[in-house]
Amino acid sequence: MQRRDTRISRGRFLKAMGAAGVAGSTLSVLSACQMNTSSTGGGSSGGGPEEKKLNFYNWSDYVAASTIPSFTEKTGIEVTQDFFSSNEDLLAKLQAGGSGYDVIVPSDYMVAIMIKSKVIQKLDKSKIPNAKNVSADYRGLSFDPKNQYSLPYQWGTTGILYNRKEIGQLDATWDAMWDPRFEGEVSMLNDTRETLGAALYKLGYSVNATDPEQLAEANAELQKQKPLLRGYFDSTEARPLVQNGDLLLGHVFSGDAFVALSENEDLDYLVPQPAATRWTDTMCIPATAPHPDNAHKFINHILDANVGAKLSNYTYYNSPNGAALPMIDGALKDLPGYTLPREVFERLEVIEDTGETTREYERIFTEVKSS
Ligand code: SPD
Repeated sequence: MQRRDTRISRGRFLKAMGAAGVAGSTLSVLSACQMNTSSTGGGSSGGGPEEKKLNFYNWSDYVAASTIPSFTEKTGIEVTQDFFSSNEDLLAKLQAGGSGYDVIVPSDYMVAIMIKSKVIQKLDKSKIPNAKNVSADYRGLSFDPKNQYSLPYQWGTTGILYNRKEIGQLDATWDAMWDPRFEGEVSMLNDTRETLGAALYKLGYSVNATDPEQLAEANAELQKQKPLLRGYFDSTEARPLVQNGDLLLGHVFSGDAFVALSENEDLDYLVPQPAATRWTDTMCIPATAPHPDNAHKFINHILDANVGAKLSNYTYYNSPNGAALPMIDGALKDLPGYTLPREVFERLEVIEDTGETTREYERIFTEVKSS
């Protein structure tokens, strides 16, 4: 598949920026084949220099066309990329042992769980000089206060992508996802913490609730909502359905929303009140990684300023790389909801490890999906 590193169409770009903005833009048009494959290679280094291979386990549609080819060009290391669709699936893969992956991309709360479960290894920061590029807001986060195990990849929000032309401008709440007028035209994320989180937010509770009564209420909200849903979809599945008018509303991650918005001006993206999720995806090295040295080189590559800018200019997620920020396309920064005012940033919640209660979250989501 041939894709450009930057996806904002010229027409949309002009609209978002105005003529003066375009003149000063950093819009880049690079072509490269996306080197995604679906097979996992193993290959231990056997004590000597590592073989020139790296196995990358990532969310889908989450590298720019140039990200992997430029790494291979720089280092001679060939990358195999596989995909997962939730943090829980990623954990299960690692816990099954011997995954063969060298770099993985868990989100915030899952890093804490993986540290506890000893499935990831400490990073050798002397091998990652570009770690200096990470913005202050993305260093030392609560799930890994000294960044001993993780460095940030991308960050974003979770909200509602909807067809404003069809249903009008929505209030900034979660209510539309429970509105019987939209029966059969709505999807929620196939994601335990995010979807229970939406129910908890709607009830005015925290996404990290551990009170059994609050979780029971969230369960009831999801049971009430289920008959209205087309299904529980991954964000990358929901995006084209909302984009082409097949769904009216989708619970999605922000990058998918911004891709859809840049293609269809009838759509809008809402980060509801009283709260919604702000998340950080990170790069970690599994304890059993066959190529840890190559993994450090890859993490260092992602944190390069130019590589980081091209990554976000493709994924439409936000960059935790301070050195990359001046190279983020102006049109992207201007899309509604991309650049968060400080008070919105502070109001959003971050999903945390809820310890023993994690099982209850999983039990409820399984029960809702199978009811
Ligand atoms: N297509 C890439 C999506 C990455 C989303 N990760 C977000 C996890 C939030 N809990």
